[in-house]
Order: sequence, then C-alpha cells, then structure tokens
Amino acid sequence: MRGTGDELHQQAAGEHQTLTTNQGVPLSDNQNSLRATERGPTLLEDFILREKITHFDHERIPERIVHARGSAAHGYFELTRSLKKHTTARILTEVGERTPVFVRFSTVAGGAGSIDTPRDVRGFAVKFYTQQGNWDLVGNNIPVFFIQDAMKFPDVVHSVKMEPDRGFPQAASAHDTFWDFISLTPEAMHMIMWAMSDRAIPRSLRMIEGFGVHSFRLVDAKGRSTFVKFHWRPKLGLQSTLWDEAVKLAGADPDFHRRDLFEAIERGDYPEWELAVQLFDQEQADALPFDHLDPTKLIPEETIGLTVIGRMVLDRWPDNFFAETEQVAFCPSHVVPGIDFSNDPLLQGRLFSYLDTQLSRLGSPNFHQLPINAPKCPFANLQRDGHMQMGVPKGRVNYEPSSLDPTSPRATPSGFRSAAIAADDGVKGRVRPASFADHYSQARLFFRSQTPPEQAHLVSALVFELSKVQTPHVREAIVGHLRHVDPDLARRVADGLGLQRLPPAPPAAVEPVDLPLSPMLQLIGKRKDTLAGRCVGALVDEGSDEPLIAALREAVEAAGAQFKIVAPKLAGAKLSNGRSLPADGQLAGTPSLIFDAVAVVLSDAAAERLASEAAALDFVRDAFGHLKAFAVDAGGRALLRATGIEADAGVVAAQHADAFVKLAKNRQWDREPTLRTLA
Ligand code: HDE
Repeated sequence: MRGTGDELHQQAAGEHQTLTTNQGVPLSDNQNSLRATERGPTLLEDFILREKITHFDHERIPERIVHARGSAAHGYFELTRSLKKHTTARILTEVGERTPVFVRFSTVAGGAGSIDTPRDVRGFAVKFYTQQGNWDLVGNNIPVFFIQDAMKFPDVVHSVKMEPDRGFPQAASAHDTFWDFISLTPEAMHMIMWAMSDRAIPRSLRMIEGFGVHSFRLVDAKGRSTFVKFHWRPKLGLQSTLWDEAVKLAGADPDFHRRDLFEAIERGDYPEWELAVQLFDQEQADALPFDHLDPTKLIPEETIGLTVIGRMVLDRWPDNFFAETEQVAFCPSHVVPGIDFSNDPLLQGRLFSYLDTQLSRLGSPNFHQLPINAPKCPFANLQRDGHMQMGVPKGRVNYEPSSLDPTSPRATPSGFRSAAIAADDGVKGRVRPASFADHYSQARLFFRSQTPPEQAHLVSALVFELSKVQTPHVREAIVGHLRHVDPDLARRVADGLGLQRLPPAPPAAVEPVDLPLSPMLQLIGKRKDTLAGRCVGALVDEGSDEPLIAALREAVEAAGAQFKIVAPKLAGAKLSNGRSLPADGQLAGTPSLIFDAVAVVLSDAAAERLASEAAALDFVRDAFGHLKAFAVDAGGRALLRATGIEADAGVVAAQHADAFVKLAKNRQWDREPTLRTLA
C-alpha cells in the first residue's frame, strides 16, 4: 500500500480549515510530491510542489542595512499635557486622547539573526497612527550621533559592520575599521563617550530612554514655530548590564531582550514610557554655547528643562513577526500637520534615506498599504498602480484638477504646511558650519558628569575595544583624541593598553571648554529606587527551607518583581516541609545572568552536593561578580564559601527579606573594586 504520511496528521484533533494552494485549490496530500513511479523521478507537472517551494524560496526580504535586529510591540500613546500653544498637531493637543502606536527597538550593527546584548546603540522607533496621518519618531537610546552630515553615514556604517574581506566581527565595534574611521572623525568623540558607557549595554528594552536626537519644530496655526527635542523616559527607570554579563548573556540567551519584552507583555506587565519635550525658541537657541542643529550635541536638561506631555504603553505583542516587526517601515519624513523639521544636516539626509530604503527592502512604492504601515485614518490620493497594488481604485479620474468626479480628493487649508521660516542669506557649497567645530567639549561634559563607577566602566570599555584593534597607530590616535576630552581619561586608557607614552593629541579646530556638569547624564544618579519589572532567581534543591522561600517570594513580588525558582532538576525539589516546588528553570540552562538579584536557600547536604557542581558555582560566582544582591541561608553561605567568595554587605540573611529587596534594587557598586581592576 502507498503510505501518504498524512495518517498521523489526520489523527490530530480539531476543526481544520481546508488546506489549499494560493489559488484556492484544495489539496489531498501535503506530504508527497508527484512522482512518475513509486521510486521514480519527480514530475515538473507538480504545480503544488512548485508553488510551495517557490514561495518558500522567496520568503526573505533584504534585511535592514542598519538596525536589522529588532523587536517590536503595539500599544498606545496618551497625551497628558496639551501643547496647543505651540502646535496644531492633534496628537499633541488633545489631552486624554489615545493614539495607537507600533514601536520597534533594535540594535544597529548586527544582522537580523545576531544577538540582543552587544555593545551598541539601541534604535527606538515609534509609529504613531494619528488621526492626521502617521507620525514616525525614529530615535535612538542615545541623544547624539556619530556624525554631523548624512554624507558620512555610509562610511560610519561600513566601518562598524563586519569587515568586508573577512566577514567578521558580527555585531561588534571592537575592530580596526570602526576605530580607524573614528580616529579620523573627531566629531564622533561625544557619541563615543555614550557608546562606551553602560547605556550601550542595557538590561532590558523596557529600561532604556529614547531620544529624537535632532531638533524638530512644532508649528502653530499661524505658521510660527518652536524648536523641540523629544525624550522618552522609561517608567521602570534605567538599568544596564555589566560588560562581562552582556558577553555571557549573548551565549546564554541571544534573545534576552526580545524574550524579556515578550514575556513582560504576555504577563500584563506592560512597559511604559513618559514622553517629554524640551521646547525652545530661536533666541534661546542662539544663547546656547553650541549649535543645536549639530546632532553631535545635546541640550542638558539643566539648561532647558523637560516637560512631560504624555505616556506610552506597550500592551500587545505582534501576531506575526514578519508581517509586522519586519515589514514596518519607519521614515523620519512621516510627520503630521503641526510638526516640522529643523535644518540639522543629518536629519535632512534621513528625510531622503528612509523612503528610499523601504523601496528596496519592501520592493514597492505601495509599502504603505501593508497593514502595519497603513494609516488608521482615511487616506486618499491619485497615486496609482505599482508593484503589489492592493487597492482597486474605481472611476475615470486619476488626476487633479478634474471636474468629472465631484468626490475625488482635494487639498485642504488645514493640511500640512511647512513652518514659515525665512531662508538664511548665504552661498551654496559643501560646507560644515563653523558653529559645528567644537568636537570635544560635550564629550568632556559627558565623561566628567558620570559617577566614578560609570567612568571606570567607560575606561574599561575603551581599553577592551582598543585592545581588539590590531593597528597600533589607530589605538594611539584614539588616545590622542581622548587627551582633549579629559587628560585623566586618556592616561587611564593609555595605561590599560600599556602604552609606553601618551600619544600626541591631534590639533583641535576649537579648544574644548569646561561646561557646567550635568548629573542628569548619569545612569547611576538617575536610577529609580525600584525593583519593579525585574526578576530575582532563587537557587533551591531538595530540603530547602520552604517558609524562607515563601517569605522571599512574597517580599519580591510585593516590590513588583518576579521571583523564579532554579533547581538542579526541572521537576523542582521537595522542600523542608515535604512540599514540592516546581522549578522555573533547570540550573545548567538558567544562569544567574538573567536575574537582577539572587537568593540561595539550600540544606547543608544540598550545599555540599552543589559545591562540586560547576553550574551552581558559576551561578553564585557570576551573580557575585555582576554585583548582584544575595539572600542566603546557612547552605547558601556554604556554597558562597565553596567558590572562595567572602560575603560582603551585599549578601544578607534570607530571613531579612525586606533588607534583601532594598539591596536588590541596585547593583552593589562598592563590591566592584574588590573584584576587578578598575582602570
Ligand atoms: Fe537611521 N536608518 N539613519 N538613524 N535608523 C535606518 O531605515 C540613516 C540615524 C534609526 O526599526 C534605515 O528602515 C541615515 C539617526 C532607527 O525599522 C536607513 C542616517 C538615528 C532605525 C537609515 C541615519 C537613526 C534606522 C535602515 C544619517 C536616531 C530602525 C532600515 C543621515 C535619531 C528603524 C530602515 C526600524 C534605520 C538611514 C542616522 C535611527 C538606511 C542615512 C541619527 C531607530 O534608512
């Protein structure tokens, strides 16, 4: 008898739809291709096989040239404070109104299949489906950029991506071509400070800030405009990883951030951000000690304060990764009436690039018809045809003006108008304004505004990155630039690299100046005193103290965090009082890397057993090395001792659940100098 292989399948229960070809033809067999004889060749005639394989062969579209790896979610934006005085954009004037959004977070350098935790900038792109059309705020988690002019974008991106002859490294800036480019591009120095800080190794996408970077304009009904910079502030506060942790996470869970976002939304712990604006007029702009049109500069919050105007909540994971996360097409040129651009030359270049890239990525000028890209308000125009036209326009009139169709679309006075800005006098040319020439002062401002641990991490990051650079003159050139940023920073990096002498500083177009420090640029100083949204891992085994574990769970969950059980067996363990506690993760596959703090509650016998279990030793060694708080009982203490760790103030008795929760909110920064050489 000829087996079809469909028998097993037929046994599966359920009210199935009929399987058909793309032409709607029902299939009788989805297991076997059409063959000339039982063991003979496959026939070209098999239109079912050919359709299926052809479609499969074309499943991939070009990945984004930058920001290829991303994770996205649906949600809404709600305005809490009206900007009516400044803009006609309805989304910014109607308090309480909710606007649907789709937000895609991304890394920049790696391919779509790369890891979530490299040292990299994170993209923070928001599509607002407003009633006046789609507005895309396509930002990053860092408020400045590497370059001042769009002309340099292909160069900076080529330099950071894998090197073209060898095809590595993937998703890493620690290689010669990147630092070679940077060493010859002093305008990048401010961004380098941010990229080498812990901002570039976030703990969770739910715990990053977002920035529109450029100055934009808000435009009122009279065409008058106000400059605006957009800031997203995470409700959970900022959290980052440590470098060693990020590196290990890359192996332990390459999808760490995607999974974290997915799981938070699945359990109803919806990520939330505040939207804040910095508003300023031309006079204030002129009084700044730098040019706000230069995207390598920021305006410190201490100089122009932030006004919170709304909140954004992400409450729905996409139904389909490809249809939504992959096909979403962001363009900074997507603005709505009441919002306009500034002359930032980087922004001006972006206004062209994104539309262009969507044409090649999505293959058709009709990409706006894809459900994820389509406006949710009515839209109509006389653009027609093109690849993959999904609409079926009716009637004779596909032009304007026309008199034949009284309903055909027409412009309206309330439609988009550019801000009424008088053009400067000047001469056409390929020029960089003199006001863009100070490349070091804000880099210095950033470095000097950091806390000592943050400065130390930044130094270590530079030492790590430059130690991967094989060309000595590139390493030295970077240290030369650092001398302008901060002589102490340069010395520390030179020392870390073992340079015999400090390389010369390159000539600076403008001597850097000392700007007033900005503590708001810190991560540590800005951390929220909360454990909400985070996760504590408890290592338990047979005979662990049940009431102790229950009390810890209660305290951790009351603080808004998750409490997960890790045990040598996935089935869990029988605890002191005979109750069974199932594990959330099996020890060898659930390293402490994925937790923000740990509890180790073990019977003496279990502690002794685990003292010769590498995964258990790594669990505590890593958690300790990553400056995490510990709650331990006698068994936990014994396991710590077995790793050679001496308990410090970040290790508390498990009975003191509240003290543990308090400690767990932060890393144990005081521990760090006892563990590693801080450059
Ligand atoms: Fe982008 N950028 N970019 N960029 N960018 C892209 O568009 C580009 C810049 C940013 O999740 C591309 O759809 C140029 C700054 C994000 O889909 C491309 C310049 C900022 C995303 C492109 C910049 C960004 C992109 C690649 C310099 C922060 C991901 C795929 C003139 C304000 C959006 C795509 C998503 C993606 C060009 C600089 C943010 C090629 C030419 C500055 C978040 O069009």
